[in-house]
Amino acid sequence: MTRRLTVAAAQLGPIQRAEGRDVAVGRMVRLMEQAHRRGVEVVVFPELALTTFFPRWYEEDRAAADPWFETAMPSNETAPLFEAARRYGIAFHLGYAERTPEGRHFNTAALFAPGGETILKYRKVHLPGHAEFDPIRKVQHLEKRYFEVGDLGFPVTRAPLGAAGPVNAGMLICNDRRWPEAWRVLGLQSVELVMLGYNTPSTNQDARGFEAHHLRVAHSHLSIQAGCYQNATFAVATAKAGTEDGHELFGNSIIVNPQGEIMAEATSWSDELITADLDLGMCELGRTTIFNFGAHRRVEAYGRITAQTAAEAPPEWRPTSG
Ligand code: CDT
Repeated sequence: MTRRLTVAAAQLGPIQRAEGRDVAVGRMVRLMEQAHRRGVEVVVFPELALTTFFPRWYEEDRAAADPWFETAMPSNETAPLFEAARRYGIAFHLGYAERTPEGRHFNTAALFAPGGETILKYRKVHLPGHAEFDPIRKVQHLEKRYFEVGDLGFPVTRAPLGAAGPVNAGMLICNDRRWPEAWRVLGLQSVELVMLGYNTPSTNQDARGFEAHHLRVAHSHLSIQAGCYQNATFAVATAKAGTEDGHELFGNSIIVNPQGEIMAEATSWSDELITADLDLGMCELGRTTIFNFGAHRRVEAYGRITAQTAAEAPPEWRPTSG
């Protein structure tokens, strides 16, 4: 029997620093309404979807950043989103800054069932940027200051999504998409749908003339398309886009199939819903042939992947006989 799932990437345009969560939530509810009209079963919202991308703002006292974090989900402010999900019978993925009851801080994403139950939670592992104010940079990227490294690994669950029955669902958050190890850990759990949100500045401050401007989007797509192909999975990758208080983030949200092909792409850098009808059976081809892990992986040759973090120089070359 064909297993079909209709998904959407609900791209958000910019959220200004002065705007409250109610503004973002109102826009998300409107995207949910559109999703309902298009028969969508799962909506994927971006990373840190409720506020501006606050890690660009330095706070000497880290606790001064706490107002950007959620201590409850749902909360009074996010309740309209949960009500819309229930009204329309749509599951949704939401990225948000999480402060736990113990006072720990994570860059988190959760997948919620239409009834509001948490199906899966993930905390970002690859935190880019820096922990201290960097006077060289025009714009700060302080994820290492405000978040701890995620402590949940890369979980995949058999998620009750839509009419397709259980779907093997996993998540990545923004910078994670550039790391093949993260995709492979999901692939090793037979993931069929990767949900990921991102906030990516459209200018690379470290480019030093070596990375042309247009490659910013190309590298994002390259990473997601390769991750899907090499792990025989679909992905929904959703941006927060546009200019937040003078700082530009690119859009170009995409839905990708297990062949690594882009099925749908956002054309604006503002609020926009893109959708695709997934045939989950497409994951079988890669999984049973070229990327049949059980038949072809050679773990005995991969030791460095987990034994070593930074790159090392190879040994000196010496002539050998034979
Ligand atoms: N949010 C996030 O992870 N953004 C990074 C850009 C980091 S630039 C210091 C990304 O990889 O898209």
